[in-house]
Amino acid sequence: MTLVRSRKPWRLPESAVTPETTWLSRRQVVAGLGLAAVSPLLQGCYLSVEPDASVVRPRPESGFLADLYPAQRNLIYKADRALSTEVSATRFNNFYEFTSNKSEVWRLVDDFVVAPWSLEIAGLVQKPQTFDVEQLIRSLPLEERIYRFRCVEAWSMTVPWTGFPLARLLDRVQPLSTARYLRFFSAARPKQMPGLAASASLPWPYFEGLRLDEANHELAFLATGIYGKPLPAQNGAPLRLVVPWKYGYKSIKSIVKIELVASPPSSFWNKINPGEYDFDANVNPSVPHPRWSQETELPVDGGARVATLPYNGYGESIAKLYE
Ligand SMILES: Nc1nc2c(c(=O)[nH]1)N[C@H]1C(S)=C(S)[C@@H](COP(=O)(O)O)O[C@H]1N2
Ligand SMILES: [Mo]
Repeated sequence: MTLVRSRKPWRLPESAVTPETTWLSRRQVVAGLGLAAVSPLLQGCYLSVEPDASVVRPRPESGFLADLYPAQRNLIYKADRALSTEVSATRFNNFYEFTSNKSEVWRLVDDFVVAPWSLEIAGLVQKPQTFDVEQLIRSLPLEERIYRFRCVEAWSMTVPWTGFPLARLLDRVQPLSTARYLRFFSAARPKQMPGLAASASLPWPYFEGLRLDEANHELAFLATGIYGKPLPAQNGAPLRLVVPWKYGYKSIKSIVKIELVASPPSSFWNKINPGEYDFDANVNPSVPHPRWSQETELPVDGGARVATLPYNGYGESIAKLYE
């Protein structure tokens, strides 16, 4: 049985990525490797899945602006790695507003309303404004990019995101010369997001930050879709940041506000535990997390650990930002 998989002609040939495996074969691979034993982190992900392959399919996507998908793939962005399966990328998530249990997020998002959606841009810009996200997305050319994605917890995935560069949004609002940083805020809706109450001591809403020059880099991406479809809520619908050279916690989901500011902002995980989650968060295999090595990472689909690369492999275009 083959999982939902696009056969659009523009997706072929698929030389940069390995085709998705079937669910059954992946389960066998996982069992064969004894992955659960080596990785408590991923254990729940695989154990939570129904045994009957015929009933395993991704949750319905948000359906938001479905007519825009799939978008043209931008072949400049390749990943020299197997593409993660859609099931893994949409059922193993960090989204603490719903739950801290990565394998359960996708089960808890049904009440989350992603349309209509407003995005406010405020602070040090010439044209502060609140966008209707549907109008915004329709007004920009969408493209698909395959990026590697590396969580600070040492798991990783390789996925096709659809969206547009963050710089295109900044063009619209025109940052002032005094603007140096961006502050991002996620939605926080207690009635729709059960994790807010369950983790009431955390400093909601989730917030993140980037330097303005990082935000203007062509790799900094606002994703509206994944796997050639609208983003499912668990992946940050209707609009989430993707900063592929930084640890995943920088890639803030379900953004409602961006503020341009002059001084260095804080960020959610940095505020909770500054010794473990720095603001820069550039992927760096030679700097261990205080509780684990960052030298290798485990793909979400299992298999062998792979070496983690400086800047997650994007150093050629990114390193100059940090000289
Ligand atoms: N609002 C919000 N954004 C978030 C998070 C979160 O808990 N809440 N988790 C972050 C972390 S730690 C990671 S690794 C990625 C996971 O994205 P994914 O579930 O699409 O793989 O989202 C990031 N963005
Ligand atoms: Mo993460």
